[in-house]
Amino acid sequence: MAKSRILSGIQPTNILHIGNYVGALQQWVTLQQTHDAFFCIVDLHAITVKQDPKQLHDNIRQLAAMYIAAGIDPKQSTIFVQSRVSAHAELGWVLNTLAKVSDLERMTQFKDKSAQHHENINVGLFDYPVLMAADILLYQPEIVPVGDDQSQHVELTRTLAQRFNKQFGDVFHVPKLQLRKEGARIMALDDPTKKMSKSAGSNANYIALTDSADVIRKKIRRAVTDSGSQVVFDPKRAGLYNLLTLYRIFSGMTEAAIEKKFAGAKYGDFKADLAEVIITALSPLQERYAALIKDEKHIEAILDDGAKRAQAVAEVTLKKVYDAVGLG
Ligand code: ATP
Ligand code: LTN
Repeated sequence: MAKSRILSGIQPTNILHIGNYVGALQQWVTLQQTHDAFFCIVDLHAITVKQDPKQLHDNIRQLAAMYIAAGIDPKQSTIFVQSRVSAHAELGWVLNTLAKVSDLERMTQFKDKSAQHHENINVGLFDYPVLMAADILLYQPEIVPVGDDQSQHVELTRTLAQRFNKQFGDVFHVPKLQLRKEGARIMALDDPTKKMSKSAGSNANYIALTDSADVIRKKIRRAVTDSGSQVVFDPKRAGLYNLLTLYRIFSGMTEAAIEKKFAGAKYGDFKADLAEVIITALSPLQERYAALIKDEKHIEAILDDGAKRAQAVAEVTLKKVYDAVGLG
């Protein structure tokens, strides 16, 4: 029987952080074993905020290397760059005619990004979720594994698929959102009321996947926590809870085992241990990344192959869409 499909993507902006790793990449690595997986580098989305062209070009290759370093197997899964498969922009246009301005006005990411980039609230930023819907629907995936912040966009994708199917006949499979149970929303180290974000103003917000051991120690030491003393899982103590969640995920230990281990310990002791757990967990990934990033040709070959594989699937859906609408 054919494996069911998954699709997800990350923007090639800045360097990835442990929130991206936990919320997205780790899920992908597990799911690729049981699914026909497509992982996109969404460069067309990246240009909805100002990018330096040279830097963007380098970021694309770095993100591809990071996908592989994190454990995505390019033989098993398709890794590709969005702008190299023109069907994304083409389907995006068709879906634009089904998306309501009022749908897009409700998107919290648009509201946040507009506040962050008030000097450049361009139409692409507003239209971002429609292109994301095109990314997804072209591949007819069963599930879309992402972090919690993308839930609203996946919901809009489902709405657009259903709207299209109702008007033009059954073309799209309506995909489901897939969040991990714990770690779907890792919070910022310097402000545990906000999600960890790679476009944050300060790098104290996140731990980048390429941070050195010393930087990781320093950032965890300075992470915002309350003035309590007991190291216990209490969602009301947001800063500590976030750090404990990271400990759980990176150590693989249970809540009970962690609380037992740190019974009577101070926050400082716990933080020092957490930093070592993260450093150990990231170190194989960092080694693989350092080797991969030097081999530009190898990455290019993977992306060329990925674009061909993605194109083959995407063009079948686009043709069905054009036929259904009466285009082409
Ligand atoms: P930006 O700050 O530039 O918007 P970002 O840090 O939110 O970037 P994205 O490229 O938007 O990163 O996200 C890539 C993937 O990582 C998405 O699946 C997203 O849901 C997930 N993700 C992002 N931040 C977190 C987080 N703090 N916790 C869990 N998952 C996250
Ligand atoms: N909006 C997503 C990135 C993204 C995406 C996708 C994720 C663009 N297209 C398709 C899943 C499926 C974000 O993380 N900011």
